[in-house]
Parts: sequence; C-alpha cells; structure tokens
Amino acid sequence: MNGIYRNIQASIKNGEKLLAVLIDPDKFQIESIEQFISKVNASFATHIFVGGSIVEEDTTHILVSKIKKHTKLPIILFPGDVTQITDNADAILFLSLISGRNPEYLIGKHVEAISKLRKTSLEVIPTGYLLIENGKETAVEKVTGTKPILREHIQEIIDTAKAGELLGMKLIYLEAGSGAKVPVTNKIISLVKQELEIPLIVGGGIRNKKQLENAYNSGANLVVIGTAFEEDESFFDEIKRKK
Ligand code: 1GP
Repeated sequence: MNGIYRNIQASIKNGEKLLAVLIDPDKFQIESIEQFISKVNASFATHIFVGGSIVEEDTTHILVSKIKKHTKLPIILFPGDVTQITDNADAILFLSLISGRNPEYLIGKHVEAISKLRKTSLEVIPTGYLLIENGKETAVEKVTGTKPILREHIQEIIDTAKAGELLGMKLIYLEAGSGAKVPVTNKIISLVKQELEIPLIVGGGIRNKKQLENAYNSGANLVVIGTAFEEDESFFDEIKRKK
C-alpha cells in the first residue's frame, strides 16, 4: 500500500475525520486478534497503529502479519523503539520527540533506524511528537527520560508544534500519553490547529465518543485510541460504521 500520507491529506480535504485504533503488541493477546480486528473493521476506524513503549523483538512483526490477514485498513507503525520496525506494515511514523530535549529521541534513534529502514518499503512519515502533561507520569516519560510540556504552557506547546512544521515534519501528534487521566484539552487542540498547515493527530486518554467528538470539533484530523479498547471492547459498539 502506497500513498498513506497522500490519502490522509485527501480525506481531510473531503472533510473526513480519521480514527486510528492503536494496538500495543506488549499488551495484546495474539490469539484474540481475529475477533478484535473484526470489530475494528465494523467500526469507522480508518487506520491501525501498532506500537508500544516496551516491546520484545519480533513481537511487532508477528502481530502485524496476523493483523494484515484480517483487514484492508492501512497499518502504520508507531514505534517506541528501533526494534519495532517491520517491513510488513504499510508506513511508519518517524517520530521526533520535540517536546523533550533528549537528543536520542530527537535524532539518535533515527540514525540508528536507517540501516533497518533501508531494507524496507515502508512509507516514512516524519512526525513531530509532543507529550503534554496529563496528571500522571507516562511510559513515554520513563522510557525517554524527558518531561512533558505542562498543560498551562500553551504558547510553548503552540510554538513547539509550529517549529516541528517548519522543520519539515508532515504530521504533528499531540500526545497526553497512553492511558492518560485526561486527554489533551480542547483549547490546546484548537490553538495548535489554528497555527498548522499540516494534519494534526491527537491521542492519549480518549475513552468515550464524547471525548472523541470533542477532539474532532476542536480541530484534530486523526484521533488515536488504544487503552479504551483494551479495557472495554464494547466501545466499538458506539463507533460502528454506517452502512
Ligand atoms: C498512546 O495516543 C495513544 O500513545 C493512545 O492513547 O492508549 O490512552 O488511548 P490511549
């Protein structure tokens, strides 16, 4: 599958809202993949993201192969580490943690990834990743040794996102962190969106349809949800695709 980024742009132009279901290989029971993906297929989800903060080598590869057997949705890697790069996905978010100041997550891991990426046909999508404080420490903070930007530091969040765009990133991802107590606020989403020409992804702590709609109404082009589906698959009933 090619042109994933182009398709995202085209969908946005058509006024469509995009939804990615995030599957964390570390938390997912591989035996239940078929029934889980059938629910994803019946929903209005448009993408599947695969990734996590700490994942054992090869687990991502095996999981992506299984997912692929059961869906036509594009599968995008959302890797926490270089070991999660696998050729059988369609694209990869090449994430730079621009809210932090750890050079490993700004450029180091990227250099390390090149020898692996060269051997794949993955579409590489440069993505500026901003971690926003949500009331509790997240896995990203622990793994990367960086601090999130405080929610009240709105101008810093806006300026960081804009700097990412001007550095040539193709997407901005506003992240409250997996399982966040509270999602990124509507105010932050809308102020960041006003500054950007590129698509905006929002994720972290979105657990119901109202929060999902709030994110869209505030300007999110693509919303990512993982934990809510891990905790309660009946959430899929609320987001069924219209026939
Ligand atoms: C995490 O933004 C994603 O990196 C999704 O967050 O698991 O809280 O939905 P949740």
